[in-house]
Amino acid sequence: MGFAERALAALKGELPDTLPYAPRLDLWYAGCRTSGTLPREHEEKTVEEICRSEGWGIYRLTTDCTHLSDSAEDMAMTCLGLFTPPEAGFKLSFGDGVRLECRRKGFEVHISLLTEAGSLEAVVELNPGMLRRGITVPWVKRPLIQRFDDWKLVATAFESLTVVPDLASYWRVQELLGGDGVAVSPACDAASPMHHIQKWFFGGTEFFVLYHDRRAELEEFAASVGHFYERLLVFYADAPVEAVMWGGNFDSAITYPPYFEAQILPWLSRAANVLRPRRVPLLTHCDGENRKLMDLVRRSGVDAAESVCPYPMTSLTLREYYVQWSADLCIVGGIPAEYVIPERTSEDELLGYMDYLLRAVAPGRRFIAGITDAVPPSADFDRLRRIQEVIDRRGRLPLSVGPIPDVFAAPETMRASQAPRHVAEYAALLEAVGAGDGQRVAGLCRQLLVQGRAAADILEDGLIAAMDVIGWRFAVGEAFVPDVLLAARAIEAGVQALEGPLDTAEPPPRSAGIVLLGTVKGDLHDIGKNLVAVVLRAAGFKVIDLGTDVTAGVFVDKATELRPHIVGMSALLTTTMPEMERVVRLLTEAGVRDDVRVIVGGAPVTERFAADICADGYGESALDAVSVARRLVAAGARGTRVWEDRRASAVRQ
Ligand code: B12
Repeated sequence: MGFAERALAALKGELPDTLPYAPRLDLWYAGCRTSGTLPREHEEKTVEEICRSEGWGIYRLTTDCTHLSDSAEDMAMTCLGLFTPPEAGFKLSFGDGVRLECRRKGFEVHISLLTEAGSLEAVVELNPGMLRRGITVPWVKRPLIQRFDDWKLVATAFESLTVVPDLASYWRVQELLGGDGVAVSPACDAASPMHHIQKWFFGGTEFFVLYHDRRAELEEFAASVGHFYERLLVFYADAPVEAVMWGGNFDSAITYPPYFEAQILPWLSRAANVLRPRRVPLLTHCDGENRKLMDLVRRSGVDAAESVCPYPMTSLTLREYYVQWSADLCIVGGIPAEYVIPERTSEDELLGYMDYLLRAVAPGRRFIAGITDAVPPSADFDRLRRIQEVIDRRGRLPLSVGPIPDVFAAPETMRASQAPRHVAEYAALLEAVGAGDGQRVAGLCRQLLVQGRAAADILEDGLIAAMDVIGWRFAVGEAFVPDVLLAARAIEAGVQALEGPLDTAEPPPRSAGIVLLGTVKGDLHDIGKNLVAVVLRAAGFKVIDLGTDVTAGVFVDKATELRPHIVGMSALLTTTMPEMERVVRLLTEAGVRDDVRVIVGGAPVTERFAADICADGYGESALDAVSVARRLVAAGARGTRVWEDRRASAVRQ
């Protein structure tokens, strides 16, 4: 059997002869080619040729946009969240009255969306620095929607979009892959119209607040985006493609269960229903924390969850995935990227993981092994070969079910931990904060003041303690991103109601301090960082948020200028984690390291990594960020120039 035959068997629930293995080299290739670090023997080869000469399957399952960087027109479409790589098998075209105009400025593409009702501007970029770090999806530097009402023009563009079959380009890719890869047609980057709006048109966190406050308008917008999704379904009803990829980037926190069920599941099911009669497998990109989504993904009827990224990157072990999904859908991925990065793990650890993997997925039906989400540019190429060697030796199917070592089980500590204590007399306040009802929170705060409660007590034991409870619920998966954001907004309303009395309250609340926070250079993930900021603020910290893509120089300059108690860094990519070490080193060189405490977090960051780079603290969740920050401040984190100034001026008054 060749790889394609094996992979298709796995996708359709049949048992291939051997475990299929395709490491997904596109990001690695883009990074190494841009930095000139391809292995010598592969320097002149394409990614397909490299896979072929190593005997690996060719993984072309997700939107690799490297081919776009040559064409400003194709890049321009990404400001609408639209991608049509050659293997899509279709092109997109606007109807009369809608046009995109674009011009290149260096690595940026400046875009104008022109409609009869008006125009909007956007800027996207894909530069060599991004490619070196393995980033292949262009960065929308300036989104089309600047004011909320701009959605109406974007909606017009989606209503006019048509899907034009272009099967010749699909067949060319299919021919290029031969029997060594499955030509999966990527239909859409998001899984549904609302998910499309969430991913592409509003900030990662802003969307959730809008989804709460302006649902009716967003539903109207989604109906227009839906025209495009309907046309995709019509195309796939008879498109002669081998398999289809439909959206992704699911994560229990951001595509949280009720949202997934209302907005995503119905569209996945519709796509599955269109393809099932022709036995064309439907894949979706399940690359995040899936603990709370397992049943929903299974119920959606998709044939495969792709880019499955188990513990230690997320909380579910590969065995848990296999037990819960393999009766109904194929798992693609399963080897966390850190096992191919020498700075993160030893070769023995990789071999230990492979031993575990072969037991965890026994008997081996519905599983395609690969590095998730992709092989990073910093990978040790030989490790990819070690994986193939193990599969060659032990990967014949069916695999025998043997004892499964529990060393890869995710720690249960968080789930087993107790909810933070909350003072009973503030129960109503806790409930109102939990419901995100700012008006009620403010009203209750005023009432408590009238009853003679000290403002500082209401803040600490009522509002901040309520946020601790919501933060805990979030950490254990009982609350989701919007709950945290709305609770924080409600707390802000409460703080405003207390503001007068608090101004005179001295000393400032016990646990507060100043935190300088940002996502490190090269990294644009900001949802987790924003949540950390929100929860820290709600816990009484002053947070100076530097945003995303923050250079080490900016962290150090700001730390020198503002002398915060804590510098907090977030990274979601293994390739951007080394920036954290750089910041720690530069803080030392600048002579401020002793005055600030450094805390780090983000999905790939671990306690061990934090210790290795000499950070002072690590937090797995926003809740941890608060407890670690409190601990460090209590232990005497210094460097409080701004805070001291404020206290001094308060005392002077
Ligand atoms: C959503 C998402 C995206 C969105 C980001 C939207 C946004 N505005 O942030 C989009 C689609 C744009 C995206 C793009 C990319 N992504 Co992405 N993405 C994700 C995904 C699915 C979820 C991340 C998320 O928001 N989680 C929810 C939040 C709440 O959790 P969190 O960020 O972990 O934060 C919590 C904790 O970690 C902690 N925390 C976070 N920061 C801090 C800081 C401190 C100080 C502390 C104490 C705690 C702390 O507290 C937070 C709240 O509890 C992850 C999957 C995953 N497992 O994480 C992949 C993931 C991070 N992406 C990945 C990749 C590869 C990419 C791309 C490179 C893809 C590409 N081909 O270009 C690009 C890179 C873009 C860039 N330049 O940065 C990979 C990274 C792999 C790796 N090991 O490096 C992941 C892990 C997917 C995977 N399974 O492998 N992505």
